[in-house]
Amino acid sequence: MPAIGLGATALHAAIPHSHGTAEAQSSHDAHGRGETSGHDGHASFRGGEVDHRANGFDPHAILRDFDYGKTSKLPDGRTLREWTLAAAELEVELAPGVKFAAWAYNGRIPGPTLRAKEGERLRITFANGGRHPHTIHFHGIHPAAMDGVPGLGDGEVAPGEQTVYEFDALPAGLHLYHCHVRPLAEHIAKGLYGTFIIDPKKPRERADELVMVMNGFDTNFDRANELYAANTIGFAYSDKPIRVERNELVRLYLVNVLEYDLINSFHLHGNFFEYFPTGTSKRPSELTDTVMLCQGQRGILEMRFPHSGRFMFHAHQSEFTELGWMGFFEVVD
Ligand SMILES: [Cu+2]
Repeated sequence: MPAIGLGATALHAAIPHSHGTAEAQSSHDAHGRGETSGHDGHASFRGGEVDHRANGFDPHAILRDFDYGKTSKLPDGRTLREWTLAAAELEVELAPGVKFAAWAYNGRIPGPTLRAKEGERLRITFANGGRHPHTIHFHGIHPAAMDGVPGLGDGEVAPGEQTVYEFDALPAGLHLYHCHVRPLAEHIAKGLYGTFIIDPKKPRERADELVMVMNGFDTNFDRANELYAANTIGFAYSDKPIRVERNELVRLYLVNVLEYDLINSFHLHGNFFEYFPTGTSKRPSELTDTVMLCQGQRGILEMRFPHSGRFMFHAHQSEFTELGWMGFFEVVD
């Protein structure tokens, strides 16, 4: 379908404002997982704090924020699930005092975690509010015209224009979406990516579910990363650990979108997890404490903590750890 012209007012209206930090934070608190003070001698950026409110998103809110979109019934009885994603330029404070000219979907990095059920019909309206052409390329099974790459379907979406991607939610698993315009590494590394979960028809066991998108930032344009994190802000889960309950099933949706480094990894202290590559099977491939991911690879981790206390997680590449990619689970009774 043709790209449709879009005025500034329409574009503003197309950007959802309902996932603000305050709302997400209050639902976070409603789970009884309030703040835990950190700063007890572990590695951190030296002094100062990132202003999450000024950034417009909080990595603690992103952890448990799932966007189910808006649903309706199609004539054939299937569920149609719809979202609007808008690309825009955004200044993000990545570490105390370190500002980065980012590009983001819906004002946050990673973009919203879209969540659907296997077999539903999905419709995503994409509005480009940036100054460069962008797309959304979804992983999954879909027609070529819906692939969100230049030269296919609507191809590149020009600034101020919009398009619609529509396809079936297949296969069940953990996927991702990202811009696919060249230079690709830059369009991705600027922040245009997010996670996309397709729940199986027979749901997974109830769990405390978390999303971590492992990423990094090239703050001096040398095509190498100066900062590493899960969900953008380095040491966010170290300064304030993630509270989980002892013996409760924790399910972590782990995605690697890191540019400029060949691999990334996740290592957990004091515990092991079952690993489900791409989340496409309910049978774990491994019981382990470390998983290594190439860019675009992702998997589901399931664990229960038998001991209360503070347990570290981090990339097992020490360089990444020391530059931000580490945090703690605070296991409580
Ligand atoms: Cu782009």
